[in-house]
Amino acid sequence: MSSTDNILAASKKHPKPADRVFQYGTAGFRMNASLLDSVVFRAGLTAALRSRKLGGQTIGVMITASHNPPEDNGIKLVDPMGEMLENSWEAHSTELANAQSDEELVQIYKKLEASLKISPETTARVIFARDTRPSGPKLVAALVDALEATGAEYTDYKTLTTPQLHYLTRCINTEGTPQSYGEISEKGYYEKLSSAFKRAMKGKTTSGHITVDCANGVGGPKLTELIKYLDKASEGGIDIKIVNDDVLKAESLNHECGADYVKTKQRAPPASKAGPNERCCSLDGDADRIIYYFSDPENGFRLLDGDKIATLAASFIGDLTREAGLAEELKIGVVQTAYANGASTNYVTKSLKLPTVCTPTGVKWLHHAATKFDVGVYFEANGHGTVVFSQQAVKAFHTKEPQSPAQKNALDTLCALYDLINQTVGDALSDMLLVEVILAHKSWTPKEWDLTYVDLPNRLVRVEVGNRNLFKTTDAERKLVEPQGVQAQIDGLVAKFKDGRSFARASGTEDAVRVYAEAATRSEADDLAAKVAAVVK
Ligand code: NG1
Ligand code: ZN
Repeated sequence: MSSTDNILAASKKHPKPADRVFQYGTAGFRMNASLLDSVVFRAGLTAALRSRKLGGQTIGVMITASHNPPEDNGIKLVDPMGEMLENSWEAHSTELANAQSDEELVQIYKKLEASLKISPETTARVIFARDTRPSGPKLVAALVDALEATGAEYTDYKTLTTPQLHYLTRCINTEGTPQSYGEISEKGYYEKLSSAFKRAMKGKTTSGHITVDCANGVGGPKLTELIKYLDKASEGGIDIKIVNDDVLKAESLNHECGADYVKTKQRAPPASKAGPNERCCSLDGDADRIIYYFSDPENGFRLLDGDKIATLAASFIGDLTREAGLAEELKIGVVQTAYANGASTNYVTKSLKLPTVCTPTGVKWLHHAATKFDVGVYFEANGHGTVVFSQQAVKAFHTKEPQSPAQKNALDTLCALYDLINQTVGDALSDMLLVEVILAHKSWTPKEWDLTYVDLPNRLVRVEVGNRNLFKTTDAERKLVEPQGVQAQIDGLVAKFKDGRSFARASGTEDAVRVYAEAATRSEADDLAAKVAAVVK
């Protein structure tokens, strides 16, 4: 049989639900798992096409729905350097996902081959993994059917965190080159992180232990594994206490735990029994997001979100580049979205004296903007982010001749941070070790970190609207251009509030419009959010 016959035959086993329209959004395809069989099959075809288009470079596929409830699942494609799938391919993937029949699917597949000049003779290579959701194995079977039908070579990495899959994708595609990213194995990931952590600590010590809430997701077993590679705190390492690591009880995933729960509910997960001033963090269901928090004896629950992690990292790396004598040479910047607290933006520009850039929501936009700097720090307020270094920066860290022991120290630490920080995507495990390194170097408790700046009171509300696609934005989603007249009303409301700021945009992952508001006091922020929500509705 020809490959098109194979695809046609295989597709018949994965029929598309007739009444559904699918879209590759900010988080790939994500929905109730029962609707995903055809979507995953067709995303497998997209992955193979993408690999062939890139001359047989390996494409990654991750099956996960991150912080969504256990009954959901999703699929995302990863480009060769471990980055999110290139934008134009989201449209190709969407087109394949929506073909109305098996025959039409094959037609679109052939059309894409022709229009994108893809040779069917080129070997396609794909690797994939999944999180711990019960629907994972069945969706993997659909993916494998697609890869076999199109004749792709593939490797199943079973369960991994999303960032581990990104790591492996980059390792495979850089193997044997000067940019080689690491050993191509899960073990290689743990070894790289643990050895970099040790070098970055430089004999400093972490105090007490950290409680890590693993959202009852894949981060639990993977952190348990990572711990085996880390020294104890008494030996210059770290003591980690894990909570919410039950991956056998499927319904417990992201239930009353995890980064999204902590961020939206503004409280610690009930299972966490950490004492006052103890460091705590929560991962999300696929361990690409992290949020810190602690209980302050005076002020109660205190959240240290993505903005606080970004500012901590930017301040530390900024100091190191100055100590290393590289401040003139290297451009450092912080990339945020409109959801970043205004106080954090202020802190970066006024106190750290670093530039900030605002991009639309979605990690791919932040990542792209961050690569424009030599050191690009990017985080969404919800805890998804990382720090990316330019080739020039990495070269400078490794080749600059130190003029003093202090300079050597700073350069060594920068080299270690480059290895510690996942360069492909936000990685909760890597980000946690980064925060721990910084707090140890600064001898800071979470309270001192919290005091760097005070968040403006803010409120995020979800508004159900008739058609969210009517909401069109500009200026990195901070202003509405449609529906006409709505922005003027929002501006009018904002002007009445001290330190007021508010915007509305259509969610890319849920059928709703999100309204965000900030103001000088809690009640004013709530009031502004409610008024803007009423305008939008
Ligand atoms: P949407 O639904 O487009 O607001 C949400 C998060 C994003 C990002 C994506 C992907 C907020 C306000 N939005 O996007 O930051 O994480 O999901 O998961 O938190
Ligand atoms: Zn996630």
